Amino acid sequence: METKLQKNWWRSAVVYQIYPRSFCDSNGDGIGDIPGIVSKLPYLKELGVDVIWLSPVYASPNCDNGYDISDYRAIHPDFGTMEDMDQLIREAGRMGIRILMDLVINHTSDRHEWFQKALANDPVYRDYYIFREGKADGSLPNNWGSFFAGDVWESAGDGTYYLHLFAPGQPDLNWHNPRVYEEVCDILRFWLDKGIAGFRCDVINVLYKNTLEDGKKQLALTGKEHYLSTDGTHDILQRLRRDVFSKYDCFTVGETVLVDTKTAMKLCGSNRGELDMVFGFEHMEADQIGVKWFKTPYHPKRLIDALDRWQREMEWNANYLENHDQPRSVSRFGDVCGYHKESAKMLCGLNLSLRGTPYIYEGEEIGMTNGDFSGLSEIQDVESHNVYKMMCDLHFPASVRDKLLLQTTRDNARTPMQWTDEKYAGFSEGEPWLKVNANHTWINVETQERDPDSILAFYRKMIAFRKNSDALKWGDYRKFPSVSGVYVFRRRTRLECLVIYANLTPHRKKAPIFLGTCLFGNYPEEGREEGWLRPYEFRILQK
Ligand code: TEU
Ligand code: CA
Repeated sequence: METKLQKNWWRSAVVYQIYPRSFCDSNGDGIGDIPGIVSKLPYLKELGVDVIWLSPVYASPNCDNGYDISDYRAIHPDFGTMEDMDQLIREAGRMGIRILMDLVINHTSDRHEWFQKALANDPVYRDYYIFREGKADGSLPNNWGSFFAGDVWESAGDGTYYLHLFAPGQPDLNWHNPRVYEEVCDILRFWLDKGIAGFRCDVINVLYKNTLEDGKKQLALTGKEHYLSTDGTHDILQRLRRDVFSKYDCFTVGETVLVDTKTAMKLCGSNRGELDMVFGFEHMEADQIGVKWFKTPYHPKRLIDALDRWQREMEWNANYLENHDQPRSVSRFGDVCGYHKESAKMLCGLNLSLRGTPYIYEGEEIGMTNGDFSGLSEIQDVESHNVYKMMCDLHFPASVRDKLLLQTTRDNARTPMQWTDEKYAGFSEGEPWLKVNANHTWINVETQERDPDSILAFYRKMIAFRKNSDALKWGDYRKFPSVSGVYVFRRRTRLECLVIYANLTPHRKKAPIFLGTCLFGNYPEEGREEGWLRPYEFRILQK
């Protein structure tokens, strides 16, 4: 009933993701920074989180907002200095909060010293990356497609090309080269020696490319069969754990793209000695087909089925509904117009009652919504610009292009954190790097702190509830049959048995039998209709 896994501290931790550019700006330049984060530590402490996952703060030319690193041991001046970073680790630590760093090692920036030397034909560094000649007929070295649309080859200026699965400013490292492995181990130790909690490992299951042969032609990501979760990657992950991670009190969470539970278990099963947990994406596909740029109407059943499958088939999950790459969950799976509060609270309850380590993304705790952009000119995201260009090349009508763009742009999640109802939402004194959502006048931290019934208040209570519940932290999981759109499951240890009800729809729903005492929920008990759930109702019952 109870987990047979080791009860490591990071399993019962609640993680809060910060996108540093958008969290809090301390010096009025419109860009969030580390001193800004330090100033908000008391807020995070009160929320009840144990770990902060920091999206990249390293030196970077920002072609992909820091996911293109030019120096792994330096802080981008926009964010502050290494002293600021050390201070953040120290002050957070004093409050019992640890820092999880983002680890981007599939690629570096094209401005990284290694790549600059490689371009200059230094034989040592040339082999840190993947350079190839074009084919005899003058075409590119292979037919692979990029994660950001388009091909994966950029000219190196000397008649050769280099491989980039993401933007051209993100050349892929050559993981066949043992020197690359050694370099990365040194970087890991540099950070772990500072006392950080571990790493969130960016696109970690694409490191090792088996071959550079042409791939099977596909709508997107042609070539992926040659690099997704290969044996070479498993081997690297096992070595990293053995040589480095096992020597520290730390954990790793992999961002693993395009994996099902079977592959995910190979990447993080407790018998594997690889990662500690992974972010799956199958539940993020509840409103899309194949590629994330093509949206379909959202069906709660698809979300429930994917969550349930991962709950049943994984030993341990990294649970999340939002991050810096995804549209806002309340805009996607909730109802911003009719049931903003109710649906945001239900999503909170759901995310924090599932079995696994929960991750909350900045702003999710106040129900921040998708950005209110008018079009491409207000969007910064490199992926959106590439995809827009692809849609133009494919002659998509302008109205369709704009609709898809606004629904899927990653900037939806990257708008400045809404602290107050002031001009720049209390995020900055100066004009922010990305447009503040106009709804900050009513969706903001300050307003919600005054309201005991707010989404923020609910998050604080739900996190505290979870902390006090062994069933939620360690109990087993079982789904019960229910009507469509209603997710009912049990979390149980030998001493505690909870049944969770989540109505994922805007409709009243006939609920399966209610037995037991309601301990927690997002509606008052008064006026309850026996046997019915209200729109987006969430309840925890004790059996
Ligand atoms: O994202 C990996 C990535 O490819 C995502 O865009 C993924 O395709 C999508 O979320 C699945 O639907 C990581 C980082 O999170 C992202 O911000 C970076 O741009 C990317 O790697 C490259 O480093
Ligand atoms: Ca700043």
